[in-house]
Amino acid sequence: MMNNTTKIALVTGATSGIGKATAELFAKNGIDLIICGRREDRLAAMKAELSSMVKVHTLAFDVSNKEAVLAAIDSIPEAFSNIDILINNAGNAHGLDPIQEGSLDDWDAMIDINVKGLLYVSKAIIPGMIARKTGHIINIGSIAGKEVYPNGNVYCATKHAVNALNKAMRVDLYGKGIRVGAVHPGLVETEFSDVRFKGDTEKAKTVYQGFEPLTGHDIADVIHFVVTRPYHVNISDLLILPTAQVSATMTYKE
Ligand code: NDP
Ligand code: 8X3
Repeated sequence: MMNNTTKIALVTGATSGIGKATAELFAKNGIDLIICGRREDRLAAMKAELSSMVKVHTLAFDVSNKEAVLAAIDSIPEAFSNIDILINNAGNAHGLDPIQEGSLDDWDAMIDINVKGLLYVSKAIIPGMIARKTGHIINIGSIAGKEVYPNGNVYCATKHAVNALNKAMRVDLYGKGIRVGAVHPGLVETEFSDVRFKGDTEKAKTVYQGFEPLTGHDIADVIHFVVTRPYHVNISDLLILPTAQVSATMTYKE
């Protein structure tokens, strides 16, 4: 779909889970894409698949590397440079330990990726949105940004920071034509727990046993709904839970 109203979305963390499902749904609905992640093979495979539907540009970089983020955004070709939609999705959890036993490296990784990475990408893209007086930023938070759960400590803190930054961006960008909103999922079965448990896939699976978790597609549907509302509608904050999850710590067997 190539016309004057075609939108361009940059999706971080597009190689897996929620970001991948969002990129695929955007492509099906004619939204051109800049897909980001560190795994270049996955980005290339997605480009090959989605290019029959929309224009796709790939950007491989680590969101926690300030110089890499700025260089990557700076390298975006002219045809993709007017970014309408930013999905700040890249993120993960490292470890699930009581605070007195947590690994400093895990803490650094979560703070660097989930908080500083989101800030670096936003800082690189917001000026263009301000200049064009239009844009839509969706920050992917979590129920972990609304509540805390045992051993979630630093991951929960990073998502509380995303929740705060979502509100701060909306306030600071007041009157500049830019909509800002957050989507906060509950338990979604993706690679999230594989990463949290450092490749222990059996342990990761147990997180989603005994109830029906959300899928990346469930969250992608919501994100697509949010970005397709008319301009006067800003969905500023949404919490999406599996029916079987009622709080950060309570799921029930169906
Ligand atoms: P996945 O692990 O499936 O996807 C994470 C994505 O983030 C991947 O595409 C990964 O790409 C990217 N990413 C991770 N680290 C970096 C980095 N340093 N630089 C660039 N990209 C990176 O998890 P989800 O899809 O579940 O997670 C997406 C978001 O949703 C995260 O912010 C997460 O906190 C949030 N969330 C997840 C929930 C869940 O239950 N799954 C619930 C609530 C929120 P690559 O490895 O190629 O770099
Ligand atoms: C991911 C959901 O509950 O595992 O943000 O923290 S949870």
